[in-house]
Amino acid sequence: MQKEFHFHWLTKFKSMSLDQDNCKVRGHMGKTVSFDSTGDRELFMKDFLSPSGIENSFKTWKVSGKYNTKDINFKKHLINELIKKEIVDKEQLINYKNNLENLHLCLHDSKKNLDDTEQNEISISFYDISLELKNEYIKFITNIASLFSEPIYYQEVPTFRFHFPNQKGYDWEDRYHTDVMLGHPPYEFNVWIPFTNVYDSNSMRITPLNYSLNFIKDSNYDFELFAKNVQYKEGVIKDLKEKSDSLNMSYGDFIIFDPRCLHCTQHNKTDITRISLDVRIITESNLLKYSREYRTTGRKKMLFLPGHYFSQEPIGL
Ligand SMILES: O=C(O)CCC(=O)C(=O)O
Ligand SMILES: [Fe+2]
Repeated sequence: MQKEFHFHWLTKFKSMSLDQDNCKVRGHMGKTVSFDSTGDRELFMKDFLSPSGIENSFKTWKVSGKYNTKDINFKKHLINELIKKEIVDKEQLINYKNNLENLHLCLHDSKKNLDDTEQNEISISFYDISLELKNEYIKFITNIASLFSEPIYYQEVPTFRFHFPNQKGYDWEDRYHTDVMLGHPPYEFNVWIPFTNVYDSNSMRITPLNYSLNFIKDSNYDFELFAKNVQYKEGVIKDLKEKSDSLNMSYGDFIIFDPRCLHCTQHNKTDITRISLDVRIITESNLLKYSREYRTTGRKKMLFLPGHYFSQEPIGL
């Protein structure tokens, strides 16, 4: 009896940490979208290969824009939020001229460690934000909505990311991914907004849509295989780096990009903190295009619908 128990425990432990080729499970391996049936996979592929909504509306896979930082003062509200959450104190930040690029100098190293979702405890604490910061976010989304000719729904809980110089825990190859391989609908749009100057390794890398689609095709549209190649296949890793670029942007800039574009966080080897926000939006008409049900692949299995992952109410027009 006891022997059997040991055996099960060992196989479970092994399968959690190594794949069938004895490779350590890293990056997005083991976390990609799965399908209920071959029919479900076919419906997914129909959506995945449908024409790009962003290219249809804007004639490009990546739209760059600016917003007025006096009207939408993310910086002020981020500082207030950091103080309110007792992550830093007011005087500490004043000593560093309230420059968020120096935030790492105000924090104990333990707060900067990454977990295996590539987040640290500060990013996680920002899943819960004050009404004041949420208001700035809604003002920003209202601005974005004005670019579309129909109402949009937005990610209800936005993702704020804090990436500090040389933070511990980054023990994987750059995790190139499209959010679609993590369960997101191919009909949403990604919006990315930096609050510090971003360049080189403190920024996100992004791959143009045509190259991204080719990389995914080369993995036979098998996202588990793609996630593994990204971690273990040197040729793929090198090619991805060559075909992608680090975003070079400043506070007040934003981009909107096709959700199938491959992108990744990098190990921040610069000497400044990066803070950014990434959110997903979806137009009213794109919500009606789903051929299947889309859910987050994590524990919550949240539906990509209004009142679930997206806002209950639309914004715009
Ligand atoms: O900001 C990053 O480093 C990654 C963001 C991301 O994965 C996304 O916007 O989907
Ligand atoms: Fe992403």
